[in-house]
Amino acid sequence: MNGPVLAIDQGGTKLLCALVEEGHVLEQAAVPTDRDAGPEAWLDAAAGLAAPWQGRYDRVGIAVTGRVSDGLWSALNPGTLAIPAETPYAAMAEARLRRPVTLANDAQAAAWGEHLHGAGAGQDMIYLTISTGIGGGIVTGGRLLSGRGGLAGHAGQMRGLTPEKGPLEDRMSGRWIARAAREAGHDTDARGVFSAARAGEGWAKEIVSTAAARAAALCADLQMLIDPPRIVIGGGVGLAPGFLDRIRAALGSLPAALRPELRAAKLGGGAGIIGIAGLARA
Ligand code: ADP
Ligand code: BMX
Repeated sequence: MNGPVLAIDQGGTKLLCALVEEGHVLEQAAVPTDRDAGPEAWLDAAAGLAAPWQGRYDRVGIAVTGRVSDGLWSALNPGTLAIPAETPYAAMAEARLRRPVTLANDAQAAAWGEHLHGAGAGQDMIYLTISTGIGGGIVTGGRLLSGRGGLAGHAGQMRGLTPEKGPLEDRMSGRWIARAAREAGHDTDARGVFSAARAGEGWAKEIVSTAAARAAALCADLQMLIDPPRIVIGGGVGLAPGFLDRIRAALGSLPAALRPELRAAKLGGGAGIIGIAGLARA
């Protein structure tokens, strides 16, 4: 059967559920992630959103923030979402939804979605989500990399030459932007910081510029690593108005041969659900 897949994208900020068929979203619904609730509650929330679609799908794809290996889900950065180590989420979801489940990391799934149906245009690529955290996925030789234990693409967990400062995502993600705003005396989220920056607030413009400069440095390093035809940028922050152009501007001084070709995720926030649906059908 090549009918619809129930596709679920569990991120650190939002849960998105959809019926996806052949790269098209037929139905979708989303709720904010209840960050302290835990895997059972997150699965209940997904089942609740999917309840109206009973009988319309024969398999399930679940894209999650965190490391996935052999059906087990763990947090790499509990600050992004606190998942208990080696949560048997694939088995839990199969028991709850009574369908075969494919479980994968959210950014790896989004990379596959953009490769198949988005800005990746069927070519090799790196996908970088700038969202609650910073995630990534790598398609090379036409295959999605997952690695020895599901770590492939986890750019936000790299530490560069300053490991004592923690993972890169703690210095440039949506959560970092909100923390920087609080430290500047403004209690708001990344969306609020971008809004303040558009309104000309200096403190906000500084935070956005710093995040863009750090994202550009990460993209330049990723280019050096595997020299992909393009780096596709997604995520709530990555797709925020003007942010991609800020990253491009920060890369402008690089020689053309070293400068990443950046594209916005054509599937937008739907890259993860479309990608996991493709993986569930693979
Ligand atoms: P998730 O991390 O759950 O996958 P998103 O990709 O939407 O969800 O990323 C959430 C992060 O993006 C949050 O920090 C949120 O404040 C930020 N964000 C979402 N939309 C915007 C926007 N339009 N402008 C700036 N930041 C945004
Ligand atoms: C973190 C890590 C990645 C994830 C990335 C983006 C956790 C819980 N998640 O680096 O697996 O892909 O965040 O996650 O360790 P998102 O919620 O921002 O999409």
